[in-house]
Parts: sequence; C-alpha cells; structure tokens
Amino acid sequence: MKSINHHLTILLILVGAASTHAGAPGVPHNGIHRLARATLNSGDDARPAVTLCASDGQEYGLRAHINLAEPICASEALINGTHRLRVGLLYPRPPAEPIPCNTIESANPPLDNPYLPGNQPFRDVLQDVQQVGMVLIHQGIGGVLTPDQGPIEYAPINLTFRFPLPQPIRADQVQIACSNTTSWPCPMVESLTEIDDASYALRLSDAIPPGGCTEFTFTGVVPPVKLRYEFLPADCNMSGLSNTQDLLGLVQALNNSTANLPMNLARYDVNRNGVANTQDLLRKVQLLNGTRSTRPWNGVALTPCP
Ligand SMILES: [Ca+2]
Ligand SMILES: [Ca+2]
Repeated sequence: MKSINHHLTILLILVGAASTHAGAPGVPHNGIHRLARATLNSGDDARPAVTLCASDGQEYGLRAHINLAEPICASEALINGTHRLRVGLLYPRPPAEPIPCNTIESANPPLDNPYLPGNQPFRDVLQDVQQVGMVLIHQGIGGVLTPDQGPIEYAPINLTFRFPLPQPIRADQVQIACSNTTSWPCPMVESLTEIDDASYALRLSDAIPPGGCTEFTFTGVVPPVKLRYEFLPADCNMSGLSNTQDLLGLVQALNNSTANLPMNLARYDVNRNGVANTQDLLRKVQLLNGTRSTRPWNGVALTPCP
C-alpha cells in the first residue's frame, strides 16, 4: 500500500440523526461544516465512504479522498479548527452497516446493576470493611481482599470491549474519578493486563470508596469509554438510601429463600462470607450504626453517578 503522511482535505457529510446539534441531518450547522481538514497516515485517490465515531460519541458519515488498502487507525481530525473528530477504524470499502462506537460490552463486577432495570452503574451494597485481627481491611469493588459474591467477581475488574482495540491500552490511559473520598482515597490503577485484544483485567490499589460514584475513563479507546460503579453499604433494597427499611428487605429475602440465590448474594450477603443468613441482619445493623465501618450508614443517601 502506498503510504503517505500529509494533510488531506476530506468531505464531511453528516448522516442519520445522530447529531445532538440542532438542524436537519446533513445540513451544516453549529460549527460542523461540510469541508474539513485532517491529518491521516494513509491514502491516495479512491473515495471510500466510511462512518466515523466522533469524540462526542456520535457517528458520522464521511467521504474522503483517501485510499485504504486495509483498515488503519488514525488519530484525530480537526473540523474547522473547532470540532475535534477522533477517528477509529477506517475501512477500505463503504461499510454495509454503520460502524458503531466501541463500548464496554461487559464487566465483572457487572457493567449494569442486575437488580434495577435499565442501563446504570453496578451498585455494591455490602460491607465496607472487614476486621482481620485488629486491622480493618477495605472491601468493595477492586479490593484485593474482597471475596466473590456468587458468580460475581469483585477484584480484579474484568472488562470486555465490544470490538477489538486497534492497539493495546496502558494502565496510564485509565483515569479514575471518585465522587466521595471522605472514607478513604480514590484508588489508583495498579495494573492493566491484556487478556486478548478486546479484554482486560484491571487491578486497583484499593477498593472503590463507599458512599458515591467511581468512574473509570479509558482514554486509550477512541472515543474514550467510561465504566461506573456506585457503593452504598447496607442499601439492600437498592433505594439509594441506607436505613432500617433495608433490614425489612433482607428479612423478606431470607424468609422467601431468595437471599441465597447466587445472583442475589451481591445484595444480601452483607458480611461477604458467602452465605446469606441472620448474621447478615446483625452486620447490617452494625453498618447502620457505624460499628466496624467507615461511618454510620443509617440515613445516608448515595451520591449517584451523573
Ligand atoms: Ca435502602
Ligand atoms: Ca453472610
């Protein structure tokens, strides 16, 4: 393949209704115009039509004066110097179907909350510390001493992207933001291990802090993708508030024998010992009162992910 590296003039055509900007699809508006200039590491004379995944998470159609003998990965384009268009894979032929943005297909702990409908952060509601001798150990997602809850593995975080990544991502390309660091600091990335070109294992320096939202941004993916978790100890009924109503929810689950279903341990095995029973009622009362915990949780509302 002929390889060149220079500025190429590309024709940008918006397709579909993916734009969040006002105006009809395909009509230049709000700073996005038909003519754009980009730097790409490829090409000569053909004009493939491709669909691009932009940095705003939208998808745009593109016709470009470039020839691509094979899929390549380019970095980004500046549209009229104002709109940044990050380019993922470019294909040699017009794709039959639009090329969707890469996302995280699955994660363990789960990407989505298994107990509430809709796409939302996975919520950990179990105990926040474990006493080992005289030492209190942080527990929660990413914490190395946090046991699995049924089929759910809490540490490390295993994630699978929807599509293979064109190049491996590194640990320094994972940003972590925590909305609540009053109990303990936001963890750092200890390691990011590639399992295959679409799967990684992420190890943290500590469990994610309780009380709020922890957001991982994978900046090595184009466009960056996010993974969010929430942690509110003792909130067994997933109401976003820890109080005595959660005791009632646990009692009911113990009475109707649903508490020990494998997928339910993540909300009812409060002391994380692998079985849900009346000891978890005791542990929940302790959490509400602040015994062997980072704080009293009775009456505390979760600061949810935005
Ligand atoms: Ca609750
Ligand atoms: Ca238990």
